[in-house]
Amino acid sequence: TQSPVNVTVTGAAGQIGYALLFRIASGHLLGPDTPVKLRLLEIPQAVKAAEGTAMELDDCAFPLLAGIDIFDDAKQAFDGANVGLLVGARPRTKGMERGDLLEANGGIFKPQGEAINAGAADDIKILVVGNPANTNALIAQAHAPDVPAERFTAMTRLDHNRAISQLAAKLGVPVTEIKKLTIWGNHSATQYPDLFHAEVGGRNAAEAVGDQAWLENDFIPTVAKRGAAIIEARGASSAASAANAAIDHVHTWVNGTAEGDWTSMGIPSDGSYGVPEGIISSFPVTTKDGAYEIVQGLEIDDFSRARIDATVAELVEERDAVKGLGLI
Ligand code: NAX
Repeated sequence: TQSPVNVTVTGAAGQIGYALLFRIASGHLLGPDTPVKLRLLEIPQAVKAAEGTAMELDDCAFPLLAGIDIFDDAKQAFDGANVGLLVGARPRTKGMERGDLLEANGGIFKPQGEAINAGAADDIKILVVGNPANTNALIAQAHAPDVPAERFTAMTRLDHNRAISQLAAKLGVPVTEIKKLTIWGNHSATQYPDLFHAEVGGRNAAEAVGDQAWLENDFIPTVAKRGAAIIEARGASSAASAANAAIDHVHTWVNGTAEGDWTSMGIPSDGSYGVPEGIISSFPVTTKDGAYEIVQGLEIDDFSRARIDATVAELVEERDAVKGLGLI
């Protein structure tokens, strides 16, 4: 067997953390042959709750769980980290302006970026889940100049999975029939779930749907506003599905996409598809041997262009705002 992989999870005592840690420990993140050591980061007031979760993890006697350490200091939590799941963030509360939200998150993701730079392992892979995920990832990345920028990613896999599920339901096919779905842009209401390059049982998905009105007025808003619909129904935001998407994101990054398929990841743009270089935007990507590549050469029609441009414009605004605040 391999030596254990260090997985640092921030916001470990939160609701996503509670749904996430047990799946990491049971082998779903890195596979059935890879032991893991959990390094949990919380704010001091939540350390006790994290300790409670750690007690439950112990009580599962997971064969792959090689240890749990709990920290309230980012430098210690990221020391030796191979994988970092950045879940803890400052949510937007009533009456909060965007500038305040970005500033509060800068206070979290700047020191975490510095801690990653200082002590993470050379092969560190970072997934930011905490919102605003794309821009939080950008802040952390800006403060880790010694880590290759492409190791900082943001989660749009939940949006991706939601889109697959909606499309499969519409067409009455199993989710396994859906390939090459893409989420473009920001993990926000402006995101663009793209069916024009997706396939259903080998056929173009937009053609299989054959209903532009459904695509525009039903599918896109349902996927983009699913988070709000979950809050409305459950009285709490998505947790198990978000944790599942985080598992999927890292698992795919490490283990590769299937032949003839791709996934969606928020990654630093290299300028592909006219997305300004450096912003962290979701793209169609293939993964292999722990690295990812943007799928090139897709034809973007006017409908898709306008939607990609709108979500990318929001990311540019967020980047300019955090720049203005001196956070990057
Ligand atoms: P919770 O409020 O349940 O948990 C957040 C936890 O983070 C708390 O325990 C808090 O003490 C901790 N925390 C705060 N600041 C911290 C810091 N500086 N270091 C370490 N821990 C810190 O939120 P939860 O429902 O778990 O959601 C976590 C984040 O995921 C939120 O920002 C949420 O908006 C975001 N989401 C992102 C999604 C995505 O698709 N990218 C979907 C689900 C979710 O909404």
